[in-house]
Amino acid sequence: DSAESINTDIITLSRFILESQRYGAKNATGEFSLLLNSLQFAFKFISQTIRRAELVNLIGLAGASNATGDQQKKLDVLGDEIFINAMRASGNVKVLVSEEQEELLVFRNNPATYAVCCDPIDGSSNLDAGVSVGTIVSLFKILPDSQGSTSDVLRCGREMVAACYAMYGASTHLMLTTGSGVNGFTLDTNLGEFILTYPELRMPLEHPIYSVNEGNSVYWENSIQQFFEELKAPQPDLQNKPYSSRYIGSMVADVHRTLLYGGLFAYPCDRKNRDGKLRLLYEAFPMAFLVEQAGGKAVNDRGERILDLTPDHIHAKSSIWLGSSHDVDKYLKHIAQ
Ligand code: AHM
Ligand code: MG
Repeated sequence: DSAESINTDIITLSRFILESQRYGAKNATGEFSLLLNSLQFAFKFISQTIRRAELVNLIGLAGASNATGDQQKKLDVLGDEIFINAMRASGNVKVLVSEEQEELLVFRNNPATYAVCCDPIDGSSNLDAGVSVGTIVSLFKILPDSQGSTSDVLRCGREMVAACYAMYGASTHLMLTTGSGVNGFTLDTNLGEFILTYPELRMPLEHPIYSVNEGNSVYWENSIQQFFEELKAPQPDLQNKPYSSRYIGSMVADVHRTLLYGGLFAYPCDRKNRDGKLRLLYEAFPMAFLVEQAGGKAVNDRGERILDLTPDHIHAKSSIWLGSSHDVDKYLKHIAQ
């Protein structure tokens, strides 16, 4: 009966963090647990704000414009403020890089050892159509004796200690790695808790989907054009079927699908975006870390591993190819020819 079918022993994110700490998982210090608590608060707050915004804009719920006629703040700005305030208040963050802030923020009063890099609302061009967007985050430990500076984050991707994203879709998901696999959570809005729904997620080894903004193909190098033409041809290793195309234009949503279903996601360099479009610190690095930890691969146009790269400034960009190992290998074989 229904009473019996209710799981009464669910694993919330808070419980998951406490238990990993107790069993001595890497990076699972008390400070890290507190920081994750602040992160999940920011994700819940942004999630609520996005869900309410549509009503505020469409039917003018309280707050659409205030007495002095001020415009509603744009969601990107709100998301950024929510994130910055949550990180500052956590007390565990010394350095913060946000896509929305040109300069790095240093919280001098926090006796903290973490640097956080984030894109507070990634994919925001999709917001007004109600398409999934998300928050992407990477975490570093600041350098010993650092008072907080860019050298704390201009580091090789391998030095990241954790990465996660929240996706605000039909439900809100949180995918997290601390370097020992990926665990995924779903927000139960009644409990206000993230519930472990994808324990030790492994991504499929291959799946015939490619995800790229093909409208840019006129700006691509010939070799990249040719590669995607090849994916549209019958594949000898796929019962002679071609790849399917799926592109949402919201990195979190495209990567989330790739983690769950497999396939290949790419944003190559082109003649408009010479270094690619996506940013290393808070887009390419965290997604590469998650994908690798789920058994996939992530490289740049030249086939170099994303996590081996080092940004030369906080908003540095990179080309990226990530996804199932077999599908990324196809690209690697193509450029090796
Ligand atoms: P944003 O950080 O300004 O939202 O831009 C990043 C987004 C990614 O979510 C997505 O993968 C990409 O830009 C889509 O770009 P395009 O519209 O050029 O295909
Ligand atoms: Mg972005």
